[in-house]
Amino acid sequence: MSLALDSDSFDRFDEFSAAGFRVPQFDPRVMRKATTAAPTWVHLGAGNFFRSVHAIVAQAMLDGGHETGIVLANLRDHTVVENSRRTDDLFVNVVMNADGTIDPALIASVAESAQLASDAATGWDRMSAVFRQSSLQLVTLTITEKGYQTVDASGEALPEIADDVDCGPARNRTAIPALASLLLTRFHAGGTPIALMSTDNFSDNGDRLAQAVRSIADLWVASGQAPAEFADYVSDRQRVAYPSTMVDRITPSPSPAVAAMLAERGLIGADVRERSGGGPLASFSNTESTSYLVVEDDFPNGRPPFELAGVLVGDRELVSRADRMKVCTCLNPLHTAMAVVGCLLGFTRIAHMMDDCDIRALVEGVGRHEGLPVADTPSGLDPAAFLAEVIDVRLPNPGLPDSPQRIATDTSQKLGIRFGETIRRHVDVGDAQHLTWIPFAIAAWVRYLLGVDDDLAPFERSPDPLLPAIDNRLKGMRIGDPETASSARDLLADEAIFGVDLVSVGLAPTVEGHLGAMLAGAGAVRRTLHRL
Ligand code: CS2
Repeated sequence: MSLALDSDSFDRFDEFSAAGFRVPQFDPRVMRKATTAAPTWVHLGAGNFFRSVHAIVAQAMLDGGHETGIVLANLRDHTVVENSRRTDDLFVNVVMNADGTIDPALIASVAESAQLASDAATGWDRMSAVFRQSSLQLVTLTITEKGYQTVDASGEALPEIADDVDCGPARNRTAIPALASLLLTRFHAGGTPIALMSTDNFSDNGDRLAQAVRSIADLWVASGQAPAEFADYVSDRQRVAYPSTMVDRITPSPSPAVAAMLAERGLIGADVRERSGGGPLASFSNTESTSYLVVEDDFPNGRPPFELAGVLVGDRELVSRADRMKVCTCLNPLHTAMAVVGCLLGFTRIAHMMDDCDIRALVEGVGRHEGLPVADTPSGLDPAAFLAEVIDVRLPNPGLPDSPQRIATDTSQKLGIRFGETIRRHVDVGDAQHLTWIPFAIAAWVRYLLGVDDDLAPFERSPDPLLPAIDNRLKGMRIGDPETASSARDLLADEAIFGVDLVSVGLAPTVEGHLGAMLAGAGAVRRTLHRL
């Protein structure tokens, strides 16, 4: 037997349940009707993380008696919404437990989905109607770190969003102008308050979102494309709030191997198809069991009953501390160090890397020796226990199909967040000179940028918006010539990338030392790491 996902699935929950699925404890038809009549929650960015965090939170609230689900919107990639519709917005989430067992669940918390790309008038019109409704309390976003950059240092719109800004509030193609445009629709419809909540992975993400939305509003006001009062609306926290969040759940791209295993066991059917080019499977997501969502309680139009889903709701201090603990010290810096080293050493699985003594030492070094001593302690969470779970349970999870290549995506956008704050804290207490592992990880990233692995075979670097610009700056660097490590000096001084100027805080020589050693020739990355 295999279980197809379609609108008939609503009548076959007992079949899914008999096959081992956790099934919704609510009637999706009733939920959809209630959501269409009075939508409360829109999510922008229909990726894997959404399917493993937001959709699960919504499902838990619905199971607990809440009445409305999520209106899902996606921008660029139209196949995501097409695929979601193909399974009537139902999907399967599989938790891969560290002990090798799995927990599949049928997720039905998406009430409807809309495609917002410029050619999709229907989706845009529907979403405009949703934004006009005063019932709407919350918009969450997963648009990745780089999605928040709208203007350069001088306030000029970045090239990739300049077109959107120029064409004014319309069916925009990039996330922040699209959100600002929908917000303008709401403003014109009476401007009922709303919370816009970033759930991307960096500290003070609410402030960054506020800044990004306001920058677009200012540009439109300045060019006469929006009334001056619109800028007041998006700047008044009583009317448009930007709560900060901490989000945590390791969610690899859906693995064809996991899909095949589930199909073999009859747990999913032929409807789970792979997008051409090996991309995400919209009706299926795989994730770990650990999950945190910590939310700043700042919702001027009310909020969903997050507590029903185990979400921690607290003040700004709680969120900031939890986020810095995770993003700057206890999880993401370990990930980024593993990602670049893993690509250089030919790994394709994070779990396998944890069996390698040298890499384990690197993870311990970045986390236990250099992160933990300066980690924040959020009330109710213990950084040492959090880190121990990361190192001993989450990273070695053999069922989680996570890869260094996934995590190496956009590293230039992550380094400042993941290492900068920690380095600054060590500078403040006067012991930055003793840092070893973090400078090694930074040097490994620069070595990674050469696109040649430790056996001197070329590899494809993961996507990153800064690659062309950085390649230009590193032209003088060569494998076989350790002296050329000094050509990275200008890059290392770039505070926009590292969050600190590594030259002026005195860490450039350490980074260049590691880098020079790794440039010696074949096997030099492994030797340098082993000697640390
Ligand atoms: C990863 C994160 O892609 C990355 O850079 O480090 O996606 C990580 O899996 C999550 O932050 C875990 O919560």
